[in-house]
Amino acid sequence: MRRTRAVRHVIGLTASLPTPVNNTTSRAIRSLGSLSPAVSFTSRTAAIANPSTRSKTKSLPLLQSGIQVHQKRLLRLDPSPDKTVRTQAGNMSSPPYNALTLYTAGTPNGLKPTIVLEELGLKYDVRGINIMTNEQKEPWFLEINPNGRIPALKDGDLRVFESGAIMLYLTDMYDKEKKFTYEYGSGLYYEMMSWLMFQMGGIGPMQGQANHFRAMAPVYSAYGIKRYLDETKRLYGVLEIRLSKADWLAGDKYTIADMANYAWVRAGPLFLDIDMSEFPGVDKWMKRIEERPAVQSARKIPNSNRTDEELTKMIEGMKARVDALKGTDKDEPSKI
Ligand SMILES: N[C@@H](CCC(=O)N[C@@H](CS)C(=O)NCC(=O)O)C(=O)O
Repeated sequence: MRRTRAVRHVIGLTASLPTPVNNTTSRAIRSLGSLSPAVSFTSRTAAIANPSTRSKTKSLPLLQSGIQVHQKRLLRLDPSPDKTVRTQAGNMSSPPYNALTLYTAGTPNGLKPTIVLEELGLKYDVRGINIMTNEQKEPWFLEINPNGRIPALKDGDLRVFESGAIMLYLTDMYDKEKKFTYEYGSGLYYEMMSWLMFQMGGIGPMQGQANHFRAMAPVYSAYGIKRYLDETKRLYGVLEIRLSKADWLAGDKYTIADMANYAWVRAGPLFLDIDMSEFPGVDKWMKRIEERPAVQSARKIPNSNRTDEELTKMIEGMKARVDALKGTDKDEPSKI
């Protein structure tokens, strides 16, 4: 059985333990173990949104960073990733290309586009990225995301980076029925966009820093912990104002704005010991999202067999390590 370093979505900046790969969902994909034990590809077999364009794609082997995979490819007309491409049938075409590969890891930002893909029932390949070994900084990955962070998406030769942009791309291109978004240009579209950007510019960066100081820092910084925990809780309070009187963030529908915020909020109690009874509306909303089968599937991607109990234990261990720095020469406030 292959082994991998498992990363889970709630970790924020991730941690790893050797975990057996769940082979049942893998297809035609092999990592060359010596390069990265965390690499895994998963092919999702749900229906494609637009089967009519699918016949224009063709499976070809792709050698990428030492990993040979079978992936749908389109003949490129121009090396620039944002240009229209010529399909194998010879027609000019614009996205979507129905040839999706998600590059991700088990972190809150990694979970966000995975939920959209699962909710839409799209067919896509998953390339697990081992952020513990800085695979996201390798030149081949920087071609896809110059920022060197997960997640990133390719659709044929088109690349999209930044989790919010990926969520918008997926709904713009593949959610024709507007199940998880609103009509472009409508008032509700911008309401949804506002809550999405609230997550991208607020909860994500602030809670990410709180996680860092609380569980990953090489020093104990009471100031850093308090500053970012207070700000995270303030932002949860903003969510609470809305969710104490509405089921969803934008309008009366579950949208990508809910998915994005959920991916971070679910990590709050575990990493930061946030007591969700202080935010009852947010808590109910979180549980409502948690029950969705697509969300449960998304949480298992990329593959990890670690139980929730094991995960909790691991994070408690990380926090205990930081706590143990209190009163030592790594206790930052004592030096201020
Ligand atoms: N604003 C970016 C943030 C991406 C991000 O910070 N990803 C983290 C994992 S949650 C990462 O790749 N960390 C590894 C690193 O910083 O090199 C997005 O939303 O996509």
